[in-house]
Amino acid sequence: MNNIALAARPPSFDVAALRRQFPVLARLVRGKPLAYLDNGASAQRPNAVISAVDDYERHHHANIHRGVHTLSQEATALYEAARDKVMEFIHARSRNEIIFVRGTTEAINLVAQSYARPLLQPGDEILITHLEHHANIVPWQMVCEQTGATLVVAPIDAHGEVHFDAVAALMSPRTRLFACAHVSNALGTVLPVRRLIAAAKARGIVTLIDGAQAVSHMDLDVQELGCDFYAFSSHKMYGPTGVGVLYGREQLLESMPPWQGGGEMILAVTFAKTTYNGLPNKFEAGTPNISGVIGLGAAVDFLQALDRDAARAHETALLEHATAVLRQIPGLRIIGTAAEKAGLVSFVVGGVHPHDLGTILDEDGIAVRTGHHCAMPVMDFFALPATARASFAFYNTFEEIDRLAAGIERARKIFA
Ligand code: 7TS
Repeated sequence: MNNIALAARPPSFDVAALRRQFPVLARLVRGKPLAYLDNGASAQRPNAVISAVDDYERHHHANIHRGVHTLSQEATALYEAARDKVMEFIHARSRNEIIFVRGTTEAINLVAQSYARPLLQPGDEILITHLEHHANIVPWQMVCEQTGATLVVAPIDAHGEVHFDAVAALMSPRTRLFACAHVSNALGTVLPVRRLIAAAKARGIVTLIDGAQAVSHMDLDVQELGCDFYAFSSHKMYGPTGVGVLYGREQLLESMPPWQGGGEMILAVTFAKTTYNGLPNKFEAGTPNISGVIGLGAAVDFLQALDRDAARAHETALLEHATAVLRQIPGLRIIGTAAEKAGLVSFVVGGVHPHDLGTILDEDGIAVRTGHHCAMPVMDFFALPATARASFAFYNTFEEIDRLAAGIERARKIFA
């Protein structure tokens, strides 16, 4: 560890103790200790989450909201308790504002189809930015195709930064919705969402924030942010896969038609007419991912019990250390050099294809993601086919980053 890391390291944060709560971090990969630096794709689960899911599966499983029997009532109570936990976690006003979905992707599709589609007229505009994940591009393209609306894309600069003025200049009288990432998954850029939301609000534009890469790194207060919708995935915040959250302002959710029809979301059905259930059930058709939601509730408890300021300081120190160490590697170029970044560093190494780099790092037990990161327009902007990306969690160590740097050096020598 070098002096940069020593200076920045918060003394109170016991990474070793924390790591012991994540069983997978103890395993070997190809005979080497796992260095898991792919948290942006999916974070690992602590014992608390694994146990909550296990306990549910062993003792409480039944379908929810439909049984008078004990197991169904227990399962319902656990599922609905998770909704309350999420509500508190993101500081929503009401539990009716928490819709459980499959993940960020489904949350955005829900808003595109249930909020935007009935509203959009030919010539209306949806505004996004150039650094979005495909999940925050394609659903809007689809709804534009369905309605004749136009997708408008705000630019990024050579640092991968989104400038407030450039986005605000594109907010027009025809803009019906503005959607952007809170944190870019390809570049790590933190977007000026608070100001952007305020600007949109002042113009009567509805806002959706894709928080997939933000929830694990920052405290979230949706009321303070002032956004209309906020989407995130459980598996990127130490919970199970296959579940996520759409937060929506209650008044807006109330005004929206259901997205999918089926069980759970109805009050009464006849062949002549169906009346819909109230929030939040209106948007949760069918049997949901019950164990996943309960696991997400446990992940929220886990995060709430953590010293999150210390965790954040540690993550910031990891990012600074990684940036400093990687910069010293000849031929390595960091992609995404915004002034404010969170959680990850994307890079390319001259003479080594990112895919080969990822394969060589895997031989050292180091997991990074390589590819276009489901953000092909970002790759096009930088005229790259792919990058390698190391993304951090509070359980990562400075030593793991030093191993990453050594692995990259090894790859350079192999391909020299
Ligand atoms: N938005 C952002 C900013 C993301 O990073 C991701 C997933 C999604 C949306 C979609 O989330 P999902 O849970 O519905 O799949 N990002 C990544 C990634 O960076 N590597 O793998 C998945």
